[in-house]
Amino acid sequence: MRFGRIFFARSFAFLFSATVFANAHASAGQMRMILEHKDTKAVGNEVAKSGGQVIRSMEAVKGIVVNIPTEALNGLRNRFPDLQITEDITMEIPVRTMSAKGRPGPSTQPPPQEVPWGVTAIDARIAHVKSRGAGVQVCIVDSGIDKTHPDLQGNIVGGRNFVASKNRIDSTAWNDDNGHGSHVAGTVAAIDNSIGVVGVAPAAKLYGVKVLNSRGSGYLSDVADGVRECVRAGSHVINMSLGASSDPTKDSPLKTAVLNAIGSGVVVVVAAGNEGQDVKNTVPAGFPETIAVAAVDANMNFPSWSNFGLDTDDFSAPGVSVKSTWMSGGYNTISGTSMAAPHVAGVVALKISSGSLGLVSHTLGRSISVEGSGLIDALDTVNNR
Ligand SMILES: [Ca+2]
Repeated sequence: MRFGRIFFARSFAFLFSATVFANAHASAGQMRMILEHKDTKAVGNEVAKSGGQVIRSMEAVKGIVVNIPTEALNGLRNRFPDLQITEDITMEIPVRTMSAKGRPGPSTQPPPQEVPWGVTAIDARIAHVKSRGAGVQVCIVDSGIDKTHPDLQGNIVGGRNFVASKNRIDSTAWNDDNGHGSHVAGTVAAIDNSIGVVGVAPAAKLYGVKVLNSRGSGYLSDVADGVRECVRAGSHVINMSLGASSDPTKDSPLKTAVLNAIGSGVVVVVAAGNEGQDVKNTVPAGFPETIAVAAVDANMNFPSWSNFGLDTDDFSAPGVSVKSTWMSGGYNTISGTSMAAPHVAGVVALKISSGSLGLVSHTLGRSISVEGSGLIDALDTVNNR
């Protein structure tokens, strides 16, 4: 069994209460776990006998999500020696992302279109002559996407919700009730029209998988199945601007889902995290197979909160004071590696759409640990033939 730890200690209180509210049947002394086994029915029966409850079946792995009395775990291990037990830890939007600015209300009069500084800084605007991301689907695993946003709607092809409300999961309820997911989606593929902003790949398609609730937190089980859902829906690229403190070298349903996605040819781009710590203490950024993205400001400086421990297959991208779309038809300017990741996801879409040989970046003169392979460059990427 693994014990995950969420990013910020000060978030503990509300996260524990969120867990209780989301599972009305859970009582004191119970833990939310993912149990992987070839005979999930037999395991589920044993869980029920021990006073626990089966919450749902997993899709990314053969397994079930359960609430189970802590003291029943040993008996379960003895009964099923090959049982894989993973604590269903909470994953969340890196906290700094949400504290950058207050949430604006609905926008009745959309502002005239401007090109966000980050789109210009990575040479995406001039790359649009050669590629706009047409034919590529980017899956946003986040708080959902604002379904009717005038700067996004034409690029949205669908979505799915995994977040339970009153112990029920309405798969169609993937509209964004936080704002974060719509912000990420807009940086990837806000439409090139007369209003708002323009994305890195304004002709790419968006698929919105909602795994985070209105407060920006969700379960590892839902994120894992969300990744699986992106693959099922035919996405070429997955963006995950979320994370949790956990050992990335250990097996988990999330790791299985990410490795299966990559094995299917899907590119997985993730936020490095905003804790000012080594990504090797986090998932999914600490998985070597994902592309982790650090944040830079408009002067190409790295904020102290952008995580380090990157490799040469990781990158840097704009992540400070980034303007993009928001829920309820609005716009917002916020900061975080959450904002950096979708710049790279957008360039991956341009790369796939243009048939380029690979991603191109430029060093900012920092160590690989801090900048990965440096600032992603859209123009040089689409010209890489
Ligand atoms: Ca626009």
